[in-house]
Amino acid sequence: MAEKTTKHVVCTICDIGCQLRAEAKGGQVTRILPHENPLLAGNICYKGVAAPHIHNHPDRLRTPLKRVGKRGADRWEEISYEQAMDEIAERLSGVIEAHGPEAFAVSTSGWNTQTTHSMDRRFMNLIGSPNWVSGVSLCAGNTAAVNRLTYGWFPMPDYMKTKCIVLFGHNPRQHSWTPIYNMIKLAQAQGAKLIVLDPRVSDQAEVSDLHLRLRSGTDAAMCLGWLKVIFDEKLYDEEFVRDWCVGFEELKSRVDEYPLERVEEITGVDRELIAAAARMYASAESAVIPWTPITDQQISSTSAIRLHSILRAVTGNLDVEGGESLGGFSQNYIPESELGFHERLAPEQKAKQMGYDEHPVYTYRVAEILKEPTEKTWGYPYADLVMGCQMANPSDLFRAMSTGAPYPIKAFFVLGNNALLSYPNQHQVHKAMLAQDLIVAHEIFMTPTAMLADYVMPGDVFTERNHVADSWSWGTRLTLSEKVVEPPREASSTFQFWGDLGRRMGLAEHFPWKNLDEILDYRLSRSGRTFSEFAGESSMLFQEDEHKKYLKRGFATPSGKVELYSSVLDELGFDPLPYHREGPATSAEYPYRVFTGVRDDSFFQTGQRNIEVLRRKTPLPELFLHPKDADREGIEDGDWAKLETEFGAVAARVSVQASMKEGHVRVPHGWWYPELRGQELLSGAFISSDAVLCSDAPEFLDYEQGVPHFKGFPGRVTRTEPPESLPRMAGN
Ligand SMILES: Nc1nc2c(c(=O)[nH]1)N[C@H]1C(S)=C(S)[C@@H](COP(=O)(O)OP(=O)(O)OC[C@H]3O[C@@H](n4cnc5c(=O)[nH]c(N)nc54)[C@H](O)[C@@H]3O)O[C@H]1N2
Ligand SMILES: Nc1nc2c(c(=O)[nH]1)N[C@H]1C(S)=C(S)[C@@H](COP(=O)(O)OP(=O)(O)OC[C@H]3O[C@@H](n4cnc5c(=O)[nH]c(N)nc54)[C@H](O)[C@@H]3O)O[C@H]1N2
Ligand code: SF4
Ligand SMILES: [Mo]
Repeated sequence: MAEKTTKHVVCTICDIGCQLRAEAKGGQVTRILPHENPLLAGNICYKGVAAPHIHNHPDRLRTPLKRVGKRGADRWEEISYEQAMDEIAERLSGVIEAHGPEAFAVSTSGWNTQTTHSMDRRFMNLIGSPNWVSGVSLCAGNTAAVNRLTYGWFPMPDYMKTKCIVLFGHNPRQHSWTPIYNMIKLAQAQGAKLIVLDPRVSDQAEVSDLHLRLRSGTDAAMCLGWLKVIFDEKLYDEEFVRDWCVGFEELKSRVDEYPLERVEEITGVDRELIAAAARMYASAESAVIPWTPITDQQISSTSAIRLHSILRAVTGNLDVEGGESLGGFSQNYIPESELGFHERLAPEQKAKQMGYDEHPVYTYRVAEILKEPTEKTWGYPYADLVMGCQMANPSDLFRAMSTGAPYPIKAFFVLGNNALLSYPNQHQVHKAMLAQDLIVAHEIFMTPTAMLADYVMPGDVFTERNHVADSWSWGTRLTLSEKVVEPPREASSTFQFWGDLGRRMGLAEHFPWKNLDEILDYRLSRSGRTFSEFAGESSMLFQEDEHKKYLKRGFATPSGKVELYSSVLDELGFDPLPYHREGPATSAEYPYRVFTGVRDDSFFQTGQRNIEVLRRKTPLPELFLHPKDADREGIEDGDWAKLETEFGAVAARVSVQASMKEGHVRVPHGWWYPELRGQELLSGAFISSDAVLCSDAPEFLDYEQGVPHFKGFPGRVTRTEPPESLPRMAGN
């Protein structure tokens, strides 16, 4: 009988990284168990439990595949890893020779693949390409970049000690970001107040002390209203503002342009309730506004994120107990900021980065401005916070890929990211991919994006590799993930991919680590431990947090202070003060405000639709409609409906919910149908995907970062028949 082994792992099915245990027998993962530490044991959801179904799935990619049919035809031959890497290196060199290194672009989010260790950025910086795009431009990465404008870092909320939590939409649940859900529950049990701003009665809204049902896309106006109350009633930390903030008077005059009558009109929330919430937040002994994707993805994104930063600062909640901690780099783990080699990319190549001129906030343009203060305060010139502070703009990139302007992009590598469905304007992304000379995908399953590739490289998963998770420099805690089984056949890590490519392209001296264990020992060297010592000692490594570090070091901004008035935005020619901008208006033709999101419990983003135990829980995509809107449109619960914008149409089943806000429609993210492989274009990637509806036209983009408006764009909904090609699934 085969021996059972159990090891500590960090789940990478979603991006929150629960610490779990994996049990294996006979070379296969058999079970996922909660961590034995009682403080961590509640951090597990049913996607984590389902990991053996994912990792042992018969459809896992196991060998490299080379395209034999037309691009997208999904016809392949199996080739060896060596042959695939040789051919990829040769063809990439050809593209670079013909069009320059900037013609090479990469898309990855790194959430699931984890183990890239910034070797992608190192490779690109050495060959000369700035065109790295990511899902983190819509999620936390861009928030990190915008936070830096105000106080030079991206803070982490101190949930365990706080007295007040404010959730702008953000809705962690038992099966969505379980550890955050558990921490919010614990904080409430310890007496913390909860304020939720959400158009719907979300799960968090149900247990909140105050719920503000704002209109989708009006978060910036809401924050301006809060500041109006806080300034008028002198609820701010006058000493901190005097000593550590610049631009208070200018900000105050801007805030005066938003009296509560105006904010009530924009947000649709009663002014008394707005004032009550602002008072509750500002007068709490300590308070946090945790990061939220809702403000990452709307037309006033830069202002809304800045306003969260400003609220934290003026209420005295920065770098204090129960507030928001500015952690700095880990002392125990060499950060990606050192590994990525951003200093080696020539200034003229940085200036070619897509988005550099028009939407510069998360590009190299701002990274260069913040280089000196960042080095002075935090010890490195480039801050790779959640990977997001020196990215190219995806919409500009995909446009260039399909049109050749302003210059050609001809090679596209996509790793652990279902790019076709993960950015705005899916038709544009599709066109862009069809126009490439070389596409390489690194995947664990054949996704619609991988179907468009020339080579598909098989990826390993978290039970098949050693790893130390560091939350991408957002926090300083290190957690342990040990390999329990070997990856199938030729599956391997993205770390291996970049090293093997670099060595084939004359960069061997910069890729000295032959495998993951070597890079892990290198990154841990400053802790005085090797990976196996760390694994033998504990499953977590903490770094003591010191508060009010700014007293010694200042803030990593050009002025060294909290910039309420942003000198960087000013220098770039943008409004240096936050403002509300209204998204494209609804009309008689498109009368509803559509938002994407409310994550499906059963899946992470575009993944797992092929995992039966999970799919059974959520068999079909659902549009949420308010009962009155459903009546008006003659649609009943369980009917199928077509949702249309000016840019495209999708279909999904309707769930009529009294918790929805009238006039709003929810469209889920990331739906495609693995079961339609071979029957529908790219496994039904155009049937229900939100990315078909979301536009990347200028009037839908935030000015400063160029992020799309996913929260409240105009659409219309009509009853329709279920798509013929869908097998009759439960309820269809
Ligand atoms: N239209 C639209 N776009 C969005 C969003 C939206 O709501 N609407 N949401 C945004 C948000 S919040 C985020 S976080 C990003 C998420 O973007 P990503 O994190 O890139 O998520 P996915 O695009 O689903 O791609 C993940 C892919 O990784 C593969 N994978 C999983 N594990 C591994 C592994 O170990 N190795 C390899 N090689 N591959 C693996 C999965 O099969 C899946 O296809 O998307 C953003 N994009
Ligand atoms: N099971 C599961 N869990 C996940 C994920 C997953 O795919 N599946 N993805 C993970 C990732 S990457 C992310 S980013 C998070 C996202 O998860 P959350 O942060 O919870 O965000 P969403 O689920 O998109 O939407 C949350 C709420 O925002 C509200 N909302 C819509 N428009 C607006 C608006 O304009 N303003 C405000 N204030 N609220 C609005 C919606 O009504 C909804 O209740 O979930 C993570 N957790
Ligand atoms: S919440 Fe679930 S999917 Fe996400 S890391 Fe934890 S167990 Fe894995
Ligand atoms: Mo996300």
